Amino acid sequence: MHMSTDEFPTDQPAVVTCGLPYANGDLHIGHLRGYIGADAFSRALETLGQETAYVCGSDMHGTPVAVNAEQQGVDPEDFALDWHEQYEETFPQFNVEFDNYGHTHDETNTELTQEIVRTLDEEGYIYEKEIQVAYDPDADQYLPDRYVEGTCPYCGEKARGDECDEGCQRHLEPGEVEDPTSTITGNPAEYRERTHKFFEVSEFADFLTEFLDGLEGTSNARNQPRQWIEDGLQDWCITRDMDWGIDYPTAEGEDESELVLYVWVDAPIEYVASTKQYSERVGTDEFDWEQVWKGDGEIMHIIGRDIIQHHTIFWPAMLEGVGYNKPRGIAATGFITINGKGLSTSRNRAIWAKEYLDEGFHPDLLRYYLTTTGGLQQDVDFSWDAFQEKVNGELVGTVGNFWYRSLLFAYRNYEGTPETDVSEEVRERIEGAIGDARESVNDYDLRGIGGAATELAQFGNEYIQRNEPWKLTDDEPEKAAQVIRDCVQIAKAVGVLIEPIAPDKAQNLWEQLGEDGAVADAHLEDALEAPPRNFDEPGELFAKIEDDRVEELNEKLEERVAAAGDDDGEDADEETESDDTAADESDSMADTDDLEALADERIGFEDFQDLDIRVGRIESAEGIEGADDLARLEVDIGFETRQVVAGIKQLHDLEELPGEKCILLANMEKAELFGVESNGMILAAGEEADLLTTHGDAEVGEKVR
Ligand code: B3M
Ligand code: ZN
Repeated sequence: MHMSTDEFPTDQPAVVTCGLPYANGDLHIGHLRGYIGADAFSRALETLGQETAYVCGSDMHGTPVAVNAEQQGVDPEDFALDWHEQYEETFPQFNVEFDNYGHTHDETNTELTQEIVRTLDEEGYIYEKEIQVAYDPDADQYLPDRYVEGTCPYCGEKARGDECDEGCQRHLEPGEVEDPTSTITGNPAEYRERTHKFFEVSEFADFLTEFLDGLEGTSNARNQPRQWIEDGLQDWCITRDMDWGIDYPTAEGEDESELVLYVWVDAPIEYVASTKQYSERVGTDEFDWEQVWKGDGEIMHIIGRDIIQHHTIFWPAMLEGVGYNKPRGIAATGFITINGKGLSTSRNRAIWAKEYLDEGFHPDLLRYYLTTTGGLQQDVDFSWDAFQEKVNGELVGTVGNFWYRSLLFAYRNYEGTPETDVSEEVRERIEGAIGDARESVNDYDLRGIGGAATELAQFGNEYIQRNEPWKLTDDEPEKAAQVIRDCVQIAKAVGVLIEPIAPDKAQNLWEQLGEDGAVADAHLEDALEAPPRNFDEPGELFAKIEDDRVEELNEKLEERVAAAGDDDGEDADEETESDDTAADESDSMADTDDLEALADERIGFEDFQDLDIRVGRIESAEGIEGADDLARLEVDIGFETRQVVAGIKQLHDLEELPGEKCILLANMEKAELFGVESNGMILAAGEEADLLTTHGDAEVGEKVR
């Protein structure tokens, strides 16, 4: 088995994919997170000089599309094509630029899917079996996948026919869901015997174990599947009793099959089909899909964490079964919350792609927010406040500010780049940033990529501040020119480094510097190449988001969620939620199994009043000798300073605490721990003793009520 361990860039072409969106509804921030992340990752690979194609397509088949089309009384093909066209238009508006964006119902994918299934059959990996299939006698139809609901046999949560979407996230085989009811009529489903095709996944256990050993990407994608293999792999039913889908291939002269392929067979094959279309368009000299998929190229899948099983078990087994190349890396994204609560399309608690653009925000701002907050794996909470803070602080305050002040100074005093070489100090600093970026790409670490750019801009601001070139121009003109020469180089380097994340803004800077061509074609080393001698007066590339804008956006969101809440209920629950690459609401709720049960007994307000809880400010914090976990804190509570003992020694960097606000139960009985008196109790939550605090203007000494 080929398992590349060479660092990027390698001498093989690479394909980056992102989970295909089901063509069944509006795109929102949960989707965007994946497509933007994968786009940034693929651009970042290119800055390393890695030949890369970023491909994707719409997922047209399966019950996620059929059920929604049926609800609207339209033909699934028309319905899906309609959404497909909308997605094709939307992605570029977020600077998500696929080298090819196809769909699973097109000829390329249909033919390739049938060919692959035929090969699996010829290789002896497919067999027929009689199984019990859910059936709705009133609707007179079989009930595959989302046409049926019931209870997950593994974890007991409510589940769909083919996935435990609200519980353990397992894929479920036909017939597995318990107490099945029809989603068409709500009737209990009957079971009928049918003959279906099975793919012998169980044959691939050893292969998959070895495959996972060599797999790169995020830890969730590499580790979770091991458990499934240990638990024993089941063969996989790959056909469905439906009309909408790709027909199960039959031999020439044979009757057409009554069965279509399960959507999860033809969907990942679109990764290959889409690459093939790209090759056909640009020519195989330029990009050879077979070199990637049948040779030794690099394949990287970016997916939602709810579809890890499909990508780490079923898909590599299929690829192995037909002798194709296997993925080198799989990165599974975490979940998205909005203002700390689960994203919910049915409750309209989401940021919609169209809405974001209609508000007039530049796509690169969201790209920056999502990639530097969540990277590829981490969870992301979105709030307009946090968005504003990040944009104003990092993009306006650090990057934009540095770009503008250095270019403006250079333009006014030198009409461009001063004619001298970059200083040693700055050259080394830029080389360091290039190294950080390269390492981050190899670690699938998007946050590191953004960080390399922002930290360099931060350095630039410090550098200019430290050297005060404005004081040097008259008396020490050479020194002034040197400082500005350095700053122009740093500005250009920040542009090259930030391009994967903010491609438009980087291009604007590129043009301001008088550079030709596209910054997207630049490699990291170009960050050290001198910019053109002359350039025009620069403009500011980022604008501050004002507080009243944020207030207005918060209000809109609140109103919308409240409005959707009014008719919350049946209708709200019907909407399909986890058909996105990001996880949905169910994902975002804490797993309450791990939480302490809620108290049954109620207390009166007076009982609460008995607790004298105060806002405090930590003045000092030090470990208590001999006690592993305990720290001695001095906390100012307005009237006096209290000495408090808290079990936070291992969980916090004590040096960081002085100055932090905290919440203190002031009338807690005194206690003595390790010979130190504790006069109050600091409030904290969670395993890491997350200290409670206030976020506004509550003053030290004020009572919590
Ligand atoms: N269409 C969407 C999802 O389940 C599904 C992805 C297919 S990727 C091959 O997230
Ligand atoms: Zn389950």
